[in-house]
Amino acid sequence: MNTNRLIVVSNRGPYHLHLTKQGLKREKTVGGLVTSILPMLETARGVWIAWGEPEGRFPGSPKQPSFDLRYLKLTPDQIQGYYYGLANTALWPLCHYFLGRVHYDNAQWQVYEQVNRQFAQATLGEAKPGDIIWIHDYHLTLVPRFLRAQQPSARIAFFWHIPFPSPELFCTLPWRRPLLESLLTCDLLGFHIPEYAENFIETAAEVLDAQCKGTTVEHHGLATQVLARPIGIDYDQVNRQARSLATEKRVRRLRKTLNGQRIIFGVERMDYTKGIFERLQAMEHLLERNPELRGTITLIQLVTPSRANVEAYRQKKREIDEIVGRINGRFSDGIWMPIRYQYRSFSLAELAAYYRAADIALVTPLRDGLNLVAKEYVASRVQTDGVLILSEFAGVAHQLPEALMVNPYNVEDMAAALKHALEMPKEEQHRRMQVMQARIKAEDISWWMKEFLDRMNGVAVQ
Ligand code: ADQ
Repeated sequence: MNTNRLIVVSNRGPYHLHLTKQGLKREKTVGGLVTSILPMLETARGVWIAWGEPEGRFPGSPKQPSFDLRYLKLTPDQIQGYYYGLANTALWPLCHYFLGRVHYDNAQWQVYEQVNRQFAQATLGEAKPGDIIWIHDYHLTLVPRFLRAQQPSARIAFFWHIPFPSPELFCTLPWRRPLLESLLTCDLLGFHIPEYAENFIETAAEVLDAQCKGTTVEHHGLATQVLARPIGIDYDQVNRQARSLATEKRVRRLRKTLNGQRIIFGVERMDYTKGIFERLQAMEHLLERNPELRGTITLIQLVTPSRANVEAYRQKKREIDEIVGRINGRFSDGIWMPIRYQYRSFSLAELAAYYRAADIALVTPLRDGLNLVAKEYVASRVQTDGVLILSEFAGVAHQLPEALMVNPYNVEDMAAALKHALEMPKEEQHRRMQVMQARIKAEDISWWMKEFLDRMNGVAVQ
């Protein structure tokens, strides 16, 4: 597909590396970006640059030695200012419409700038003429400008994985100008859905007076093409995993443990944007209003630890622990328990079994750039049944209108959707699921990579 080398630049790499006596051990990191891009890079030539330890250059995969990892070391102060600070207490809540949680701090911005410069330097050290440099996400918004200043002919793409908020919101950012200016030094700038691309274009016009011609934005003599394409998953791989004998065995064991109860399933990183607390409230509301459902349904909620150094995340975890305890305490009858909650990381094999076993998936973030869990659930439905309940504020809602749409801020609405899902006839489940499967399969990760890389291959090398 692509003859040039690909230099991927992102905050975290695809693996946690451990140097052991037996050699290098790789442990896959959890998150949307890695799930999507790693399978593709495993078959490409290039380098993945990220923050990680140990510092240095390592073979990216035992299977594919032409792809390397280059890990940069950051000091504890840099990690605090750049990652936990500016990225996760300013940009993350801002872009997810949580203005009340935003904290702007100029000292953190300085550290963010310094770290972005460090990433740019490392990238310049790796990139050869003709290589495509593909930077990912809100942690690294200033890298394009630093690269462009030193290598005017570099081919630079950037993908923004989270929502891009409306101009009124984005304009509260004290550093809106340098951030937008940097993004407009890219050749190609990607977002998941048209709404985010439109918000970006409007903001750039308002703040920088950038000129928009169709899907191209011009500023200071440079033209940036803006493209909205939702990231895909490796559909065939997810589907294969769900069909496997090992998954089937796990599903049987799980069903036996749950004694025939209908399974409602949720999985995400611990994050206040994911709506886990509100979903639990909906479950409580459902059981309160429909006593006949007690003993017949179980919500399995898996949560992966994430950003635990940020107080807002620790606070959210405490709230979730508490409400799970309250609901289970209130409705359990000694044998049946309405919520099975686990706080740890899970293997793909374990996830596949839950996706395949779940009669209903609850994907109800308060705001989400896209959401891959919804896609993984759809791809895992080997019998084409099951109901996806989806937040209208997840980017993926744009791609999956056949799901049952809910407003995650409305607990009654979510409880009603659960009831609706529990009563949905099988034919209707199949009808909806088949359409969703066809779309997620067609717009998979290879499609998404091709959409971007074909355009980047068309960017002239000077
Ligand atoms: P995330 O916020 O990390 O991604 P998401 O898109 O749902 O969210 O991806 C999470 C991934 O992690 C999924 O592949 C899921 O299977 C996996 N995962 C979640 N919990 C897990 C667990 N307990 N154990 C193992 N794996 C687990 C960001 C944006 C999203 C956007 C993606 C991709 O916030 O909106 O969809 O990037 O662009």
